[in-house]
Amino acid sequence: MYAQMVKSTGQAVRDKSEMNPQERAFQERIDAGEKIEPKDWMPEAYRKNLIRQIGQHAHSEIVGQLPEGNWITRAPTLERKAILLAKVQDEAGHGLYLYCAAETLGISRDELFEQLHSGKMKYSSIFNYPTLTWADMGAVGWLVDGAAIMNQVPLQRTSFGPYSRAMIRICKEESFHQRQGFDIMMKMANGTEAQKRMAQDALNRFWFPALMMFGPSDKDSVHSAQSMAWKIKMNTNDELRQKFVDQTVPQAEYLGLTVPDENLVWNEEKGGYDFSEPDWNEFFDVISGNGPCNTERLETRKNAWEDGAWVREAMQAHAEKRAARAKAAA
Ligand code: FAQ
Repeated sequence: MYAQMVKSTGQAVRDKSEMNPQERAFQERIDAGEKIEPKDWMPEAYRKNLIRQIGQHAHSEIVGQLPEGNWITRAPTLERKAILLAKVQDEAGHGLYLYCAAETLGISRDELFEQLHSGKMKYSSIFNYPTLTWADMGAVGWLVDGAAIMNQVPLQRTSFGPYSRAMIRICKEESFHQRQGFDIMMKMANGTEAQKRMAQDALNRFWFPALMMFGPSDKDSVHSAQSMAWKIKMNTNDELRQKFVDQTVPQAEYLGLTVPDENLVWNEEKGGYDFSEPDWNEFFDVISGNGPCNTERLETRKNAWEDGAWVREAMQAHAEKRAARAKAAA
């Protein structure tokens, strides 16, 4: 099994014979499909890698509210507004489940936020692109939530119990998000000429950034091999990207829209599409903080954190008062 991972990702994973007995027993539990719980012994690198991935995932959910939040006040009907509002609130909830899962690994929420605000911890590249028209709300739901689900469904079987359980709840809601996005695209693609153009333009701008959500190509993925051996990750980046393309191209055809890739062609032999690689220079630029909206997104998050300071202080004072009262009464 490990030899296979080395082949697909180009990275080596330590063989069991090189592990000490505690590490070997841990790996055997993972291989047997057992869940690791917060109080169980775990290698320090497993804990750190999980904090990195779950933390980034949580930050993505929270920062991911911003591009859609931008359209709540401009939704075309009351019904669309209520749906979008509910979706954005769901994303906040997903962030909270994930922060809770990360906290069980011994990092506080304040530390996680501090690492987001300082740029030490990443969030998904996709949220550094602007949402320019109402059709972008369709494209985000259809493509961004669609890509998120493709990645998250396998993560329901991830080895760390709290992460796996959070993913089960999240996936239920994500499928509603994807369908509401597709529904917006259906309306636009079957609407007036101007609406069709908006739908096509949204697909043109979001297609490659959506493909980038799965991470760099396998040969450049730093974490895949070890993360897969530990079942922190269940598939390689390229495997999931391929599945996403295979699932989404027929949906674009159904909408009567054109995927903006002239190299897109069905490959009978592999039973999937051949398609162009995203522009990896653009991807690395965006995750280094130089995307179109990185500065704006981080500023918004930092301001929200500072504006909320009085709430955290008031809750802390209230908790201290209650604890003091309980102690006096005891
Ligand atoms: N953006 O070695 P790998 C959502 C970084 S949720 C930014 O392949 P890994 C819901 C990576 O961190 C979307 N950075 O990394 C929603 C690493 O840098 P580091 C989020 C990226 O971890 C919808 C470096 O590149 N989902 O959308 C990205 O094995 C609508 C090397 O990469 C998750 O987080 C990227 N796209 O694989 C919300 C799912 N890709 O940390 C609102 C869980 C890679 O060493 C509205 N995460 N990097 O500094 C995962 O499955 C994995 O972490 C991957 C990356 C697949 C994202």
